[in-house]
Parts: sequence; C-alpha cells; structure tokens
Amino acid sequence: MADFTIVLGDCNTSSWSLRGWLTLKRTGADFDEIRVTFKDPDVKSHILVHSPSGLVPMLKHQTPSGEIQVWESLAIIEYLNELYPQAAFWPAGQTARARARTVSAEMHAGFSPLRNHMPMNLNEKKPLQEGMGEGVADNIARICAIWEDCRVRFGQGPEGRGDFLFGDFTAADIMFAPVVTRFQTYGVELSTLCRAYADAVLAQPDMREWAAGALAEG
Ligand SMILES: N[C@@H](CCC(=O)N[C@@H](CS)C(=O)NCC(=O)O)C(=O)O
Repeated sequence: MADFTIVLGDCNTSSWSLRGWLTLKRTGADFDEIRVTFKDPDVKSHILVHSPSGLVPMLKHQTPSGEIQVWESLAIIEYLNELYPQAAFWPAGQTARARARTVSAEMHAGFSPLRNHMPMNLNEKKPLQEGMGEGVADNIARICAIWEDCRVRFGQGPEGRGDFLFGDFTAADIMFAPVVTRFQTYGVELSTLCRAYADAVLAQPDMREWAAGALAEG
C-alpha cells in the first residue's frame, strides 16, 4: 500500500478531482486511488466514508504518527508543496509566485456561471450556445485576460520560459486545467496566445493520461 491515497470522482466530469490528481502526479510519489462515480445514486454516502466535506478530491497521507487527511484542492496543493519542494508547484520569483497564488485562488473561489453552465465533460462536444448562460461571457473574458497577462508577463519572461502560465507547469496551470477542457468541449474561440496555452495544457502528459481515463469510462 502506498503512503498516499486519493479519493476521486469520474475522470470525465470531476473537475476538482482532476486538480487533486494532477497535483499528486506532479510529486512523482506512489499513490493509490479510490474512485467514486457520480452515476451512482449513493455517491454521497460513498464519499462521506472518506471525506467529511462530502466532496472529492480527498487526500490521505499515511505517516508514522497517523493518517493526515487533506481535502480542498488548494490545501492539497499547499500540503504537497511543503512535502515536495522539488515539484515546484509555485514559481521561484516572488512577484510571479504572488500572481500564481492569486489567480489560483481567484479560480478556486469564482467563476460560478462558467462552472454551472459549462460543466466539464471531456468526452463530449457541445454547441457553444448551450453553455453561454448568464455571466459566462464575462467569465471567459476574465479567464482569457488572466491567461494572456500571465503568459506575456511571466510565461515567456526571464524567470521562466515555457508553454504554461508561468513558464513551467505549476499549480496555476493545474487550477485552470479543467477550464481548458470546458473551452474545448464547448468550442470557445480563443486568441492565438490563449489557444497556444490551451493546446499546451491538453498536450501535457498527465492531462493526456487523465483524458484517456475519461475515454475508458465511456
Ligand atoms: N472546493 C472543493 C470543491 C470540491 C468539489 O466540489 N468536488 C465535487 C466533484 S468535482 C464533488 O465532490 N461533488 C460531490 C457532490 O456535490 O455531491 C475543492 O477545491 O476541492
């Protein structure tokens, strides 16, 4: 049995599970998975066996002094960031790090219209109009502004040169990864800069593995 166990929902639809899983994958640690499926009418009781919030992801870490439980995706990121500094979840520079934490928190706390009207569904393509409920256009504009600003200021700057928001793949990319798939599902048109960023996220090896898991779920 691995020291880490993560409780997750379906690959196809569980956006927060994707974030928790990407975070744990990034550490390189061995881990076990417990899966619940939202198709199961008793899913809530299955989650509550593991997670007091009744939500996934839920991380359990077996330590010599007992099991440590961490739920909430940002808390999982910070917990694993402490244990695995080499995973570089946050950019090295103070300004970039502050911005990465800020946009990650903005993602975590906001964008309800987008969440409600454009649910994650990796295996489906949907007409754009179906997802454009009230407030979604503003959410899309704000997300694209964040991506463009981060790419221009930090992603291609002296601190990090890479395809992601802050150059290398960081926790900020993990927080936005489900949004990238939503834009894909609903065919949201993106600027050249944002398209290139979204393509880089979709091509990231762990993202591909998760998408393959979604396909296998059918
Ligand atoms: N704020 C939580 C959100 C977790 C969340 O909403 N998870 C969803 C799955 S994507 C869930 O467990 N839903 C089960 C339910 O609502 O019954 C986090 O950051 O992890």
